[in-house]
Amino acid sequence: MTQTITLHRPAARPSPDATSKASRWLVQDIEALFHLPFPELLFRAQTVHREHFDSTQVELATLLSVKTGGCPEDCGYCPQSASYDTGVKATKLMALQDVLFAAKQAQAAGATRFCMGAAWRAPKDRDIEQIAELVSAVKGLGLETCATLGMLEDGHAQTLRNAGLDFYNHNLDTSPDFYGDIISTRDYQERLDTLERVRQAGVKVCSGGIVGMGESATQRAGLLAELANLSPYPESVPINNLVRVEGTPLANQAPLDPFDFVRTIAVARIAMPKARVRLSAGRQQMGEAIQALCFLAGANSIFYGDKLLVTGNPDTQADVDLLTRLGMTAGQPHV
Ligand code: SAM
Ligand code: DTB
Ligand code: SF4
Repeated sequence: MTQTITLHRPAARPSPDATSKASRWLVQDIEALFHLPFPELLFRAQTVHREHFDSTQVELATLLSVKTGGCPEDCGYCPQSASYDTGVKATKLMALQDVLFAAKQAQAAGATRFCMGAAWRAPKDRDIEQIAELVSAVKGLGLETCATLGMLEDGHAQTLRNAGLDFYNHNLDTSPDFYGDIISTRDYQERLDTLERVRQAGVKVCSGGIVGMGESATQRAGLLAELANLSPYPESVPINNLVRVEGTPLANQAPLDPFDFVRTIAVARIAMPKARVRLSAGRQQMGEAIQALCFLAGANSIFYGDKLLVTGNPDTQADVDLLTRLGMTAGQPHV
């Protein structure tokens, strides 16, 4: 049986360089990709991946929570929100030498990118000054730098850029119409505003989302359409599979079908061909075969290190072994 799927979008595939309204992705077109037969979807994703990248190369990005817990936001998935009893203790901002120590360890283990996360709603001016010092020290080691600190005000992104920040991570998390079910303390537009400030300051955008939160397939497509229609789309796109943490409202959420997670990676690759698509949270729960399928679907980056921010991640040795068994190498994929 042959299946014909019509995509209601302009003939030219939208790309970071083609940012006119005419090239916007429609949610229904993204959704049509999700409904392709699995082998066809993966074939298309691989084709796009190979047009732009060495498909055997995977970026290793290490995360460090430089300020943990006690967050005033109520993101329903997050173990660091003060609204939920998850057993995560709130800490102060880490000292420079401790951050540098962790960054050197990550670099020695093979990471090329170091991302510092803080459980803030929005950093204050003083916080930005301190983070700028961390960024500049980590950059000095020769690592690519990334920070995720919450909403930024005017001038913050510029200060971070001057300190050597390469990427700022701020996720859209889900589709606009599901967002209100997950977070009430910050709206979608505020997220878009922060991304715009990052872009304007000349810092590269890292933005993605979480799947497996109970969203519909259309809402999953809605997230990817929002990301792909950013103009230009993010250079880096983390796709997180919800880590269900005891105490959070989503602790008992039914897990997503793993093939739907792989499909999400594949569609992200097709809709954002030149992005680094990161197979992010949830790898520890996923198993190696599904991770391998994610690489086949176009993922070319992972979080590397025994911990994400507060939850677990595969051991570094397990990741090195997996890449070796797959004949893949760590590297900095570029277009
Ligand atoms: N506080 C900042 C913010 O929200 O932008 C930065 C840190 S926050 C933990 C970064 C991202 O981690 C969130 O936007 C979300 O996508 C992801 N995340 C948090 N908890 C998660 C979980 N339990 N499972 C999967 N992803 C999660
Ligand atoms: C992203 O998209 N995922 C990372 C990073 N950006 C900051 C965070 C994942 C957090 C998973 C749950 C935790 O350990 O807190
Ligand atoms: Fe706070 Fe970020 Fe967690 Fe939301 S995701 S509760 S903003 S640390």
